[in-house]
Amino acid sequence: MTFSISADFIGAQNRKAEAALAEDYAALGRQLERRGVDIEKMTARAMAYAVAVPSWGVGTGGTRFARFPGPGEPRNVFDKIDDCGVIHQLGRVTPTVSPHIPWDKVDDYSALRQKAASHDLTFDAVNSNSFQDAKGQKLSYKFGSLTHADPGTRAQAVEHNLECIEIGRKLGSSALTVWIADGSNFPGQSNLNAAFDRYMASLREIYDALPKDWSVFLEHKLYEPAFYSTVISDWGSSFMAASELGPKAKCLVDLGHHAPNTNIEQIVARLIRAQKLAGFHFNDSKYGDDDLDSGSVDPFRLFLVFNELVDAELRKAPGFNPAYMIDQSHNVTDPIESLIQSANEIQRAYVQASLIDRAVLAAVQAESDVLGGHLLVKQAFVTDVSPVLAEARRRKSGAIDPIATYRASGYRRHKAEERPDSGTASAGIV
Ligand code: PSV
Ligand code: MN
Repeated sequence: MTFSISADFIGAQNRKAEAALAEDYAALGRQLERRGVDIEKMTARAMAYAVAVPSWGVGTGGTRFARFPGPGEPRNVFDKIDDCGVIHQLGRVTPTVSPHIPWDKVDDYSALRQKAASHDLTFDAVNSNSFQDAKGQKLSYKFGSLTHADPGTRAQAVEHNLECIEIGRKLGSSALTVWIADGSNFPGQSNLNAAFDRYMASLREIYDALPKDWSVFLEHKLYEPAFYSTVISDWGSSFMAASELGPKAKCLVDLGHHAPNTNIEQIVARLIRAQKLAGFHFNDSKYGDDDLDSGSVDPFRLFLVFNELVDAELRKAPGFNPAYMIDQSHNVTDPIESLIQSANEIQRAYVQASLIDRAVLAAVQAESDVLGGHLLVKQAFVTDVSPVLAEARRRKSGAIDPIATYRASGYRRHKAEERPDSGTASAGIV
């Protein structure tokens, strides 16, 4: 028997925090009522919100300099699912897992699906990986994959994506996320448009193989590991590709994949308008693709992205149905704690953005009341909705204080004993 956190333990922890939460919830309820906001509606929205955790996020990440593995790391995808189960059990906002192939390859996908179901988890978009060479792979991706100059290497990368679709079908997923590292490191290394043409030809084959109810999410990234030019470097290239491919192709926005200071919320707004917003890889950053915890550095930016998302949701923007996923690398924290906290921050931004009275905002904008509009948005951002998030967790049998409950449970200590370091656990991200 492996250790798991019992419902009784969570209940006992919650009892210690219930009275304070009831007080804070009532006080916030009165404050919101004065502003014409019904706290119960906010709690219902918090309870309905969900974001996927990345299977690779529960292993300790690393940089190109080093990786410092933590105790009790998951040794395989089944262990990873156990950790994802704890994140959802305590936080109650992450009912899905986004897998990464080949990192999560197994012999028996129905066993994996059952394992997930035992934690009330299902699978979100499957990520393909043609940015590394898999063990035993015939042709190398050193100089590219879906856009490689060699047709054999391109065919191999296409085949890998088709296999990911097949695996995703077995897992009950309905989307494939494609991020390629392809590009060039030297001017003259590659013909910029020929590379894009090859991308389109490869993606066409993948697109044509999508099952009826599936989508393909195209993920752009400015740079790294291709430092001179990346084939799908920005939302313009991604949008061009998705438009040419057809309605099942959409653009995935990873928050870390833009130049510093880029107005990401405006990119999100444009993609919503074009009905091409696939969804998100949430994370935070200071300099580049830092893969820091969501909301840890710039929570205002996260909030402004949600300001656009809630606006689209409430006005029922056509074709609006984004997939919310986290993509982070936890190098110096316990990944379970980071993912609980990140999901909480994402849910916080969603609830904060929901506080804004959209009709009032539209009215002040129509009057060109500049500061009036800004104050409405800012007032929502500075409102501490923590009691709403805690109450949403409590009502869904989660933990009022999930990180304190996780620490008190001794889960990591138990896993350190159950999962002795075999020297084989890999982070996924390096
Ligand atoms: C690339 O930087 C990325 O954002 C892609 O989503 C990958 O699948 C993921 O990180 C993990 O390396
Ligand atoms: Mn990503």
